[in-house]
Amino acid sequence: MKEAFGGVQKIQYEGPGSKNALAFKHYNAQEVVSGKTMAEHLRFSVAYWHAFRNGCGDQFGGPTRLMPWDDGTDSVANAQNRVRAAFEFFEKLGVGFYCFHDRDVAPEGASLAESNKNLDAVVKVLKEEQDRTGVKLLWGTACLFAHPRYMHGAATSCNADVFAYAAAQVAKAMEVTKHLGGEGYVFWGGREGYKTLLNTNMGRELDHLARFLQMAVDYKKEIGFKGQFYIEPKPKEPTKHQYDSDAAACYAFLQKYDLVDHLKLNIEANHATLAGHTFIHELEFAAANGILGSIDANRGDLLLGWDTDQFPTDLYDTTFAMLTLLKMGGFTTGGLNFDAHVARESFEPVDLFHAHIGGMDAFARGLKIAAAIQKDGVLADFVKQRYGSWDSGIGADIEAGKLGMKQCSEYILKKGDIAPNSSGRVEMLENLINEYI
Ligand code: XLS
Ligand code: CA
Ligand code: CA
Repeated sequence: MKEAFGGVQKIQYEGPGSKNALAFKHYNAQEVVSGKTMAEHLRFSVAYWHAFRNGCGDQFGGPTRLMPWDDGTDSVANAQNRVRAAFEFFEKLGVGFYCFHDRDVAPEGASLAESNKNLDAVVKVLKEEQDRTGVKLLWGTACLFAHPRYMHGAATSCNADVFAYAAAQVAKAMEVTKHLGGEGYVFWGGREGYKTLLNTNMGRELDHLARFLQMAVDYKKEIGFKGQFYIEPKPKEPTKHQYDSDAAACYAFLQKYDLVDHLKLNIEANHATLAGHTFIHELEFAAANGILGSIDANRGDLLLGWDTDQFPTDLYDTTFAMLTLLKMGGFTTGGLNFDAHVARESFEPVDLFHAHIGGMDAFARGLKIAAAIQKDGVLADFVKQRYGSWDSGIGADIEAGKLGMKQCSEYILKKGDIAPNSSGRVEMLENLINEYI
């Protein structure tokens, strides 16, 4: 096959002084930062659906992107060719991972049997290319939202046949993910929510969603798939409300249905802001509860308010994300998946490189800044001191569950008044972060 990205050589690290737009200024894969290489910390992944299937059409106009390797048909041969173009891109960019939905990589057929056959034919090429390049599958997933059959949802559809169809599709997607050595599998409930409560039995739909995930957990055991399951929170779009709306809603759902040992979270930056939270809030919540698994690294536009899926360039975001990750000891099966697309006006193949290089450099800087903050320990020491009253005396006794309200009353009545709190030093800490950035 002719090279898809003929004008571009393998992207090299040239350092902060470089003026070459097609070089890394900060991401140096083998450089060791706080005990691990950057590649090991960051585990970058390319999202197949955006990088190779999204032509950047919108509701006002058709696709703009030039994808010269693509013949524009829905044939299996074209899908196979696209895989080769994708792996050329992964290799030249120097990422270790990619992610896909079943229907991104292979065309949907007239029946499930035909779709499965198409998928197998493309998976064969995915496997060949993985073996040739060493690029691995971070996670697989199934597209349970694009086909009209899923108009009412998939696991939460009012139609039991649709639930069964979705289960069959997920079973196949899990088998394929296992075959490709995928390190994880994502459940994103695209249409698992509602448009209006007037036609919705919410309790029944939630039970069905849980049943679906329990079936997936069982099937995982049955086929011996060892990858990590993730649920990806998002509050809305395309639904008015999606049941797995944010990290806290997912955690409550997983606990209620006894699924918490089986699924972690895949936190997406843009979904966090759609839910009215910061990216860091969602990461911290997940990490604090031991369920932070993987990250969809992108950025939204707060003025637009929909899922714009832009490439991450904000150094505060990447720094805070890496602080949380370093604190929790880093990824195990997860990684930083660029669930992002180029702008509609960035229509040339080379733009795909610029976009990913920028995202990788932004996270590399975030990692270095976070590692420096962690090494100096000023921030961590401040937080530790702020909670110092819990380390001994009454604080330690309360934490240990030794005291009740009666003992607290006795303690305060005896003590009389309490000493004023120390300052939270909000501005000083904000200034401190700027010193490192
Ligand atoms: C859509 C989601 C989707 C998931 C995978 O908004 O981000 O792409 O990551 O199904
Ligand atoms: Ca995502
Ligand atoms: Ca998104």
